[in-house]
Amino acid sequence: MLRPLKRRLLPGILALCLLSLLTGCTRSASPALTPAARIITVGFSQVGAESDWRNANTRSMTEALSEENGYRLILSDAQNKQERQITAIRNFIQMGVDYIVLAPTNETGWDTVLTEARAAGIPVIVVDRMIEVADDSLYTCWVGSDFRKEGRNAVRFMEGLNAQDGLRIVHLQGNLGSSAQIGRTAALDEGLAAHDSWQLVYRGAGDFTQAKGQEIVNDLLDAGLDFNVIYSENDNMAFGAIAALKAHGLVPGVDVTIISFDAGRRALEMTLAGEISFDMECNPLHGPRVDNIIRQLEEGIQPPKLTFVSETSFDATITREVLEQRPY
Ligand code: GYE
Repeated sequence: MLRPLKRRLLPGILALCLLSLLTGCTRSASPALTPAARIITVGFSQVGAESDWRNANTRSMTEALSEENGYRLILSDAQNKQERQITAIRNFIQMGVDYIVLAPTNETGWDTVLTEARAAGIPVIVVDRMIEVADDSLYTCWVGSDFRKEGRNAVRFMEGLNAQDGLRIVHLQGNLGSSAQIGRTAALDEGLAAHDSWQLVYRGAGDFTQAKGQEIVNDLLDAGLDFNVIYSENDNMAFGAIAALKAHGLVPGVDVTIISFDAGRRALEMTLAGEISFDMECNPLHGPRVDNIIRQLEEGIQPPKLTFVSETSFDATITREVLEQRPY
């Protein structure tokens, strides 16, 4: 059955090839006539470089929105200041970028500048933390983590701790007003409300940095505060806390139980070593997700308004093998 069909097709194909050779109408014969692929310009306003998570996120974005993938990426580091992000967005509008990607420092205060972006017809994709705006049509879509759910997982782990005289908790918060802080704090508050034996002995913002985490825990130990749990809203503050505990002759994981968020490799080494007792994953690899969203928009497909990334958690059961497989 196949042979006769082939025999009938072959002369036709040969004839077509000959025709194109004679007329010079093949693609390779006239590269100048090939339509140039559209280069997509993206302005990305990033929070800063406060943590390992943030650096992994920046890397993921620059790798995915690369020249080889058809992008021109303009990266702007806000050094944790919302005013700088607002200025960056205004610059992107002036430049006439195709898309604006915003990783917002905090939830509120975006209405005016995003109204300007909408007036300029530039779609805004929000990543990582969320924004709270009066009109949801001010942004195209959002992708990131469910921070309250992350916190609830940590609280569930804390419920399994058996401390005879209850939990005396030091709470290191991230940047106040950021979704990551709001969700993780709300979950701890639920836990505190549900357990009479849990006591909050200190709460303060360590701004997601190692230096601030270390400074706070250092000061608390110098002041003689008695606590047995640190709920640290990210790994870098936990690193600082661990350094402070060690400097005071305390053993992290034995004298004080450490709960953390992000679960980057460096932190998972500490989980494997027993210094961090529970680390909740927060996935920073948003680059390919944003690339995917832009490709959909380019094809006229409206991506889901909100996309939550699924995440896992790590405790003493972690193995080196699992750790080695982690991509960040
Ligand atoms: O947990 C922290 C970073 O918004 C999820 O910000 C992000 C948080 C992350 O500085 O390490």
